[in-house]
Amino acid sequence: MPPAERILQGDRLALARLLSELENQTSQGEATLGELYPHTGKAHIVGVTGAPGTGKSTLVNRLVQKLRTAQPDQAPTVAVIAVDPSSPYSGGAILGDRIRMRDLAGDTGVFIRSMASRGKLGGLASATGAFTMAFDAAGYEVILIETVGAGQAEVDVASRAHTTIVIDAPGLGDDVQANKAGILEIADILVVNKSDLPGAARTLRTLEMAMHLALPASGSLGGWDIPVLATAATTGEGIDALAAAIASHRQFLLESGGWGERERLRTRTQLEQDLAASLMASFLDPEIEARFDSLVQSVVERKLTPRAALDALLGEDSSSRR
Ligand SMILES: Nc1nc2c(ncn2[C@@H]2O[C@H](COP(=O)(O)OP(=O)(O)OP(=O)(O)O)[C@@H](O)[C@H]2O)c(=O)[nH]1
Ligand SMILES: [Mg+2]
Repeated sequence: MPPAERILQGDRLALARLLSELENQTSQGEATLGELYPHTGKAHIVGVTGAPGTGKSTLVNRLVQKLRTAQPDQAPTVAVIAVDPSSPYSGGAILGDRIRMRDLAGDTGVFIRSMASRGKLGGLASATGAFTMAFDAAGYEVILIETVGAGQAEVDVASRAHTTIVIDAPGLGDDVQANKAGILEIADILVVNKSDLPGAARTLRTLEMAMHLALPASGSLGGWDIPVLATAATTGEGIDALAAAIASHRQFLLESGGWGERERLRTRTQLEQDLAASLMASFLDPEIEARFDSLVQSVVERKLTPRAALDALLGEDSSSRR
């Protein structure tokens, strides 16, 4: 049976193989993804981002547990994509957690995949998009994508998700606190994690204030009031409210037409990044790369302007195609 068919039938091994193919950007992987594409478009894609160490992985683990155990009969299947993670995923079970629950590591409704390969230029961004499509086609109903940083990250999660959750935590310092406006542009849900730590109330107030400053008139973005939630991922505090907010946002998007808008944005971002990556890939040819290096040197030495170097590169590229 061809891999695409096996994946559509829920074969986890075939899916795992495809993910590796996609990570390595093989043509076999691309071909399978092409066959799967018509089966995508159903999943709720949720981005989870925030500064390093704010508790994103711990929170995602909790969320997966919550989604899978709340109403077992109607629990959504969940895939997790951890982009360039520095902390490991446990497969849903948190170390030292004494709450009795199903062992998510053996739960076939959960698929967790980390991705750390930076092999090729644009590799992470492109693989994240490809993984999302693969999970979507395979029938995973919620896809959680964890990335570090907000906005400036290589994988700009906000333009890849339907719902973006920005995680903050107390004690990150004033420079981070001062950068709230940027966060507000991408957040659909704001979370102050580590609410068990001192300073959490202050962080919560800062965020709420920044939000009122950014959105003085209506206090909402196109009808959606960005919730500011307090959680403690290590104890599970606030996870119910977070899961509810995610479900509400999905409902809001479906009812307001925002879902289609985000689908267009997601597709456009993917195409733009693939285009940039594929143009760059033409320069990864060792011969052209050597020329690239010598042009960089010439620009550094002021023998060429950056524009002239660009023209030289583009000229080289078009002549090599003849
Ligand atoms: N006190 C407290 N500690 C927490 C909480 N959530 C996470 N932590 C701890 O914070 C540390 C970082 O948690 P992670 O979940 O790895 O954070 P992360 O944001 O995924 O980190 P990176 O992936 O490295 O950016 C760990 O030691 C967690 O146990 C919380 O709610 N309260
Ligand atoms: Mg992490």
